[in-house]
Amino acid sequence: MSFGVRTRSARLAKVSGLVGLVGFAATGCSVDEFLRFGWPQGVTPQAERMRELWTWSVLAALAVGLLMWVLILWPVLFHRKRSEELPKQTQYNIPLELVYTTVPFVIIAVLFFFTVITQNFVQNQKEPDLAVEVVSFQWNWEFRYPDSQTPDGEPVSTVGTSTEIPLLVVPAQRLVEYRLTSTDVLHSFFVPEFLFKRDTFPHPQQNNSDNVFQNVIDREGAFVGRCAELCGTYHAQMNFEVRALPPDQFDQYLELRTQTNPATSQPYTASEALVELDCGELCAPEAFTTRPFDTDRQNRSVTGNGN
Ligand SMILES: [Cu+2]
Repeated sequence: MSFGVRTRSARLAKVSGLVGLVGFAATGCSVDEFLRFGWPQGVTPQAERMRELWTWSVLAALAVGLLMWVLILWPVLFHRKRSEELPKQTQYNIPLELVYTTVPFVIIAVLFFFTVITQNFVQNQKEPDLAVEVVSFQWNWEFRYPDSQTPDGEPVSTVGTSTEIPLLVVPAQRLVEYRLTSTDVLHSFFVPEFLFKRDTFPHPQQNNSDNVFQNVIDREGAFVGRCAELCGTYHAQMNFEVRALPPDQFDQYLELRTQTNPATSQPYTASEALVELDCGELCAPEAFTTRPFDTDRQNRSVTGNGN
């Protein structure tokens, strides 16, 4: 009997090991990707810290899960009912009860500790290199640069429309401060590659809402942004694009936005300034990580295609 049990458990271990290996190989992902457990690749130091917390939390959860599965499956497989006799009863075992009360408490304390450390790092605020006001409204975004003025004395601003995705142009490798607000209902500023989102509220000061966060985008690129709070009919279409330019190019961009475009006699728009900079794909005048949606609902129901 004991020999049979041993070969059976050895076989079980071998099969489950193989299943795990095939499962991992079949996903075709790298170790780095695997350790992100489904999260996108972050582009800020803040995102990297949150990703580390996430990876270790999942590994800890898997370790506890594994222990639990063994503790459940072991009696199920190897201690089945053998006779009508009542087995030895082991309740009210004080040392054991102390252990399984203390261990979960320690687990929670450790998770709490690292969560607070990470949160403090992510929420930390210093004197920023650039401040941007993010104004959300039904159903689009406006990005204002409060420290730069157009020739008319208005702050430089980029507003999205239903036919144009707004571009939030920021410098890479510099500390950017995002000041979030809403003009109507709650929205949520979400850039998946920041691994961060935060709700936007009307009148944040009056509501005592912490509407400011900062980060440094550590690489140049274009990153899609979305509204992550169900805010009405066209919520799904509240997309934007973060464009992280090399710092010197960003300076030129912002400088252009404070000037009048001789071709239109109006201040440079975001697209016009990017065209003027002419730095390849990073200066594309239109968003390329997302596109405007057809807002004509009548049209959708007539043609039946859900674009
Ligand atoms: Cu929204």
